[in-house]
This record gives sequence, structure tokens and C-alpha cells, in this order.
Amino acid sequence: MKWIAITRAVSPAIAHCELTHLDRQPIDLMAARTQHQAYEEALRALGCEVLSLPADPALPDSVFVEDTAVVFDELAVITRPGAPSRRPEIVTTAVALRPYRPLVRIAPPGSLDGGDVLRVGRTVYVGLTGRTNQAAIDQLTAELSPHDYVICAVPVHGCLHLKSAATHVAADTILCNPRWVDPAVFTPLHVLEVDAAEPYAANGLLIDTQVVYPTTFPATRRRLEEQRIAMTLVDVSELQKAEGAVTCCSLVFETAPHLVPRGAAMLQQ
Ligand code: CIR
Repeated sequence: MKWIAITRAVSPAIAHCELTHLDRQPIDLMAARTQHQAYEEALRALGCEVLSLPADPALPDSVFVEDTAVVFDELAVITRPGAPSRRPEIVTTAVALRPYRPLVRIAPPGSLDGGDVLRVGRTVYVGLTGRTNQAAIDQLTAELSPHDYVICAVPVHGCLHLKSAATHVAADTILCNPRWVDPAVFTPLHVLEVDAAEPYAANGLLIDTQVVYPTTFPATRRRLEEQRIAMTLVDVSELQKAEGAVTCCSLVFETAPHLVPRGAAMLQQ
């Protein structure tokens, strides 16, 4: 397999998840698990070997593994999640990642959620949000600059994470909600805006040339289709009630990374 996807089964305590911008609604645990298993199946169909970590009843948000680490070709950054209730989640992720990459860690006073980190080639956009602070961005810059990554801090307003507002959906295209992040930060990339009636539609998970994309945003999906962007559709509606989306349920990385040449163009994946 070319890619590894680390996932974590839905916690039986997901009803007690953190919520910042959404009202609490009942979550059907069995439906959430079924949707999560279908998501894992979609990743397998795209060529990922799925390493599914066990559910933890003490960690309501632990299905959202993306927030616990950021994996680069050269190293993996174990985060320090902004929500204190989520900090113990990193232990299991670090154990799972250790065979694949050297690990570095975000230390206090830094706080970083992986959902705030959007890598496009050697440019790393990092959201400044309620979860991620400048101290963590400084630490990330110190770790990544020697590997020729350029770190770009991005103010985000009105949503949880940078990747709630913008994700990379094709070689030169960012899908973006311009009400939550200024699209100009992504220049010279092409920015495709979500349909205004679907504010949460900017989160897609790009694996090679396919975007894993929720079934719940038909108007934005049409915009992606018009750009001839290939999609694998998944229903994650129960996980969306926990303020989750598609990127947050996995950590996808290459088994044997081909190192992107230093100084390569930012569009290079
Ligand atoms: C939280 O508030 O931390 C979780 N309920 C949702 C996290 C979603 N993570 C992500 O989009 N990267």
C-alpha cells in the first residue's frame, strides 16, 4: 500500500464531545460507528492501509485523530490540542506514529490542533484560532524551517479550525469559505468558494487525485464537479454533529515518503 491512514474508532462517550460553534444534538452512536467504518472503507478503496486504533470511553473526541499530530515526509509533529480534554489523545497517536517518522512535540505554552494545519507542497498554512496559538506556530516554524517549509500564519474567524474554512482539493485548488478565512492568503493558488448556503462545505480530504467529500453539501459538490474534481462521497452526518468533518477522522501519509526536493515550487505535492 502506498498510504497509511491512522483512524480511531468512535468513542462511546462522543455525546460529551467538545462543541464550540454548534448546539448540542443527540448523536446516534451506532450510526456514527457505521458511518466511520464506511469512511475507513472509502480510504481502503483509495489505496490506504487503515490502522484503526481502539475507541477510548474516556476520550469523547478521540475519533478526530487529525488534531493530535501532523505528519510530514521528514517528521511527525505531536500536537498539544487546544482543548485540555483532548490532550491525553496524543499518547496513542504517538505510539502509532513512532514506527513511521521521527517525532517532535509541541510544548506549553504552545497549543496546536492538527485541524489548523494545511500543507500545500512546502507551504504550511497554520490557522490562528481558539485552538492554535502563535507560540505553537513559532515551535512549528523552528522544527520545519530546516526542512525548507515556509510557515504561513492565517487568521481564522467564525469556525473551529483553518480546515473548517479551507482545504486543498486539487493540485492548484483550495476550496474555501471566504466568510471564515481571507482567500487572498492562498495566492497564487486557485480558490473555489463553497456555496454560501453550505458554510461547512470547505472540508474535503485529498488523497492523490480523489477528494473524500461529505454527501451533505450538494451545491458545493456541483461546483467541484464543474472543476472536474473526482470525489468519493461519504456520509459523516453523525460526526458532523460533533463538529467533525472528513479530514479530522484520519492521519494519511505515505509509507515510504519521496522527499520533495528542497526549494521546489509550492504547488508540488
Ligand atoms: C472538537 O471540538 O475538538 C471536536 N468536537 C471536533 C474536532 C474536529 N476536528 C477537526 O475538524 N480537525
